Amino acid sequence: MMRRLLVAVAAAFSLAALAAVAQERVVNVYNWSDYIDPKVLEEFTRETGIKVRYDVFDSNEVLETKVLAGKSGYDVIVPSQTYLNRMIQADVLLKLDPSKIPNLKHAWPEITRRLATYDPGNAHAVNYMWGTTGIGYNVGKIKERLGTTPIDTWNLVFRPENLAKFKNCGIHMLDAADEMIPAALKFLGIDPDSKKTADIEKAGALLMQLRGNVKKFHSSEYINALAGGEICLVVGWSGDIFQARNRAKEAAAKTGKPAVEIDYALPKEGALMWFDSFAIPKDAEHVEEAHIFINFMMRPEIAARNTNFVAYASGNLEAQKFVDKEILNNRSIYPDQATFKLLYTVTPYAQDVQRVVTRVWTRVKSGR
Ligand code: SPD
Repeated sequence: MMRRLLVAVAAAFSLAALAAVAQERVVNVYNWSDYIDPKVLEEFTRETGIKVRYDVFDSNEVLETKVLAGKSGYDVIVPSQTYLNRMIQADVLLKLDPSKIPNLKHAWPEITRRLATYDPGNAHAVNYMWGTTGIGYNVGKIKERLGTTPIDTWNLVFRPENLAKFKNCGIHMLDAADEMIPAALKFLGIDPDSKKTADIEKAGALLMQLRGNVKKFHSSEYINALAGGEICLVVGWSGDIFQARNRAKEAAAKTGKPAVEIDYALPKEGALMWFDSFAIPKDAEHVEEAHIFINFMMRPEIAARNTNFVAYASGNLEAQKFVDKEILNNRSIYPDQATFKLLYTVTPYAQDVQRVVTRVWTRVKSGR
């Protein structure tokens, strides 16, 4: 009798456990590293009951490889504009259901318009954050080496004799061919969006002259390296450099030592403007949850909390009401009209051109 009772109780328990598993709602998110306030994710789960499995990447190539291979397991991804466009062309993204994202009404029309160049009709993506690629630097170390010379110029990076001055205090560059080649072209006075093999080779030849001074080509380690004083110069992303500045200040507050002073400069010759946007892969398993996630992130207060944490401009216009004044008034994060004029955008490389870019970039990184 007792045994039968125990069996019945055990069966009831495992049924309840199975039901709980069946009801557990999940969304698998693949986003850039250092790109969200982690408390926002906790709040999302508290409010919706949907668990977030959150992975990070620091290169569009890595994201693209996983998504094009299929069955990535991700429900929400955050490609940059040209990669977004290639994914749309490869037909691996779902068309979003706007009725499930009512907070789309808060999107920034100017950013939505620019994104439409890559996502016609804005059918597949919603802008999360956007930013620029420029020069991050340790103010003290640069002053020591340059005196008062302005640092808002690509001359500092792309003239080998200038770059060599910073070799002994540490230089990083993004491991992002589609950003470093256009920046080199801009410096050379060539269209940064050029798809001509000869131009790409010219940019490669210039980068080859610089590579010996570069400690590392990497797209995320520079935040801590800059904050910790291990490097003094980086070609990197705007918000990441401001995060390095914040980390340096936090570390100084803890140790009582003076903070390493870090700043970001947009080169006056022109800098790349890019857009990272939410999208849903066609083979996502949790499409409903993915829409709920994107809608939550588009809530103005939430979008502003992310911007306040990562120091990138939000694609959400209404969020600006809640963005810290220090960030909103920083022209390198929220550019004014004059600053906007400095920014350029690029279009995707076709496959054959991409092969040239990859070959040139591999040579720059390996030196062979
Ligand atoms: N740490 C987050 C960095 C996000 C950078 N996105 C870069 C896009 C470049 N095309």
